[in-house]
Amino acid sequence: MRDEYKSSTVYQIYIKSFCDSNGDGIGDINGIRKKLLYIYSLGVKYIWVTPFFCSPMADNGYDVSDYRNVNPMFGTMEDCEAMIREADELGMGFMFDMVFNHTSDEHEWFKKALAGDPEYMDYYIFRDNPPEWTSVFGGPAWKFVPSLGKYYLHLFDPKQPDLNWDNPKVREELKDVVRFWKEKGVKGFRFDVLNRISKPANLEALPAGDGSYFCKDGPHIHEYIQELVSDTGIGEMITVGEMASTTLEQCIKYSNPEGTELSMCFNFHHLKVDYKDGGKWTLLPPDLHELRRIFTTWQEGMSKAGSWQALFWCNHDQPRIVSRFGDEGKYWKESAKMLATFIHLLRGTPYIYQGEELGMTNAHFTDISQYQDVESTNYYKIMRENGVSEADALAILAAKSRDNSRTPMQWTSGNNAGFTSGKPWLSVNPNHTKISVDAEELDPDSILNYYRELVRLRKDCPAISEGNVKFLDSGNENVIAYERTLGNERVVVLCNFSGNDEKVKGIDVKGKVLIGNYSGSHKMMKPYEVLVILES
Ligand code: TEU
Ligand code: CA
Repeated sequence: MRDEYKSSTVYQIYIKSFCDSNGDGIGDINGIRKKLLYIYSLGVKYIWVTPFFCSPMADNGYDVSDYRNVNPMFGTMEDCEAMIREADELGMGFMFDMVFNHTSDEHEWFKKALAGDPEYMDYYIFRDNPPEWTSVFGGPAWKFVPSLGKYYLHLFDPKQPDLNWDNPKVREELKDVVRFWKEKGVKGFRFDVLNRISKPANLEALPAGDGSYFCKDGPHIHEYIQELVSDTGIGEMITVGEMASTTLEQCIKYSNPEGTELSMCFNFHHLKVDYKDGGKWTLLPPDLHELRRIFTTWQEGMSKAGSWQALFWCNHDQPRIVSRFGDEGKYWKESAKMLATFIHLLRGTPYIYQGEELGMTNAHFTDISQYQDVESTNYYKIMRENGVSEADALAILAAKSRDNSRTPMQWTSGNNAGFTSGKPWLSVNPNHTKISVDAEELDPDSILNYYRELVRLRKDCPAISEGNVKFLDSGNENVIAYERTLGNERVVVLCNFSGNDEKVKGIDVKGKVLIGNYSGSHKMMKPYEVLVILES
């Protein structure tokens, strides 16, 4: 049903770290099947699972060597079909992750290209004299192939060559992949780095700089997305594009209400408010003024245009939010609930990233050998080469590394958090003795049970799923407040982002408390307090 996603919540699984069914230390498809009832118990409608297709795993599956087959490390096609069917029986649908900006360098197409086959060279972006661009994971974005005397573009790792979407054959191949999974019964799609697929004309004439920046929202981007959507018939399904560093105007088009492109987009501006001078590898407390400004602009702007947003704090690329904008120590539970409420009651479709619903924290690794992520290990080297001390570089990784969100899901307080009977591929967080599904199931006041309430509220309360959104002036930089309105209903959400008592001025509201984390008053808010009031 079109638009069903407006009252739904999505759960994101990072398969490698979710649940291991066979003791090899790696999460897998049968592990997901074992936990479908748990996911169902959250009340979510859709499950986005990160790529499990054939891959040499240079970037944990975001380097696909065969889009139509399951990586044996994660299971078989039969397992995958059973997983889709079993979710369907529970009324849930899978969203598969389409990595279409690039393939693996071990994909058959790229192997043929490297062998000099002109047909396949035109599947990728080869140039004689490319500009000096840097890649997202550090180092140059162009790699020289001596046998061809040319460079190829890789916005990410050298093992992730960028595809040439200007070639109609490439677009046809990728549409076929979408049709293949659609026929298997998948209910939606997530498209990786989608706003980078249309590359600028005259690449060679462009200046040096960040390659990814030059490729955002390229000249044919809307045309290619519209073609992909209409030719595969996915316009009625739930679709989300990953659109980093884009503008509000572009996102309004990407998720336009006519439905010619996608249902919604991920954008990341709100997750850069702790980047010093825009750089990820820095340490800075979150700028709450900026956070409020970004949400106001995007929420109100998208609402006015009738476009739709994906709402999230966490994913497999981001540090854990309770460690980042909350307080994982003294106010662990309070801040996790406040942050959850802030995101879930906004206008859009909320995404829960595995373990977020437990208040899972950053990994707190102290040695470089504990990290596995290619971006983290590359940037550690780059920081050290640039004179950053070992201690400082490790402190930055401890705050920013993608591995913070990739430690195994904490199912139990027991051995390896119940994730595997073997040796986990990435260390389990020692705090699983306190933070786990088992422990939180027993506690009615747990973060887990609170997330269930939030998912239910979106389904039950039309002002939350469909209402208008407006940010309110709380007279206090640390308290961000907004209202959702529909007909006679008004839902007011007040969030204290600080660890202190905070006074609120100028917000008048009377009604019943829908949800909150203290039994407080909205005039004086406790540390990390959230209060949601329904007026009708
Ligand atoms: O991420 C793309 C992206 O632009 C960022 O989220 C980026 O990975 C991050 O900022 C690095 O700090 C997607 C996937 O989500 C990510 O896991 C992949 O590594 C990447 O694409 C390449 O496929
Ligand atoms: Ca396994």
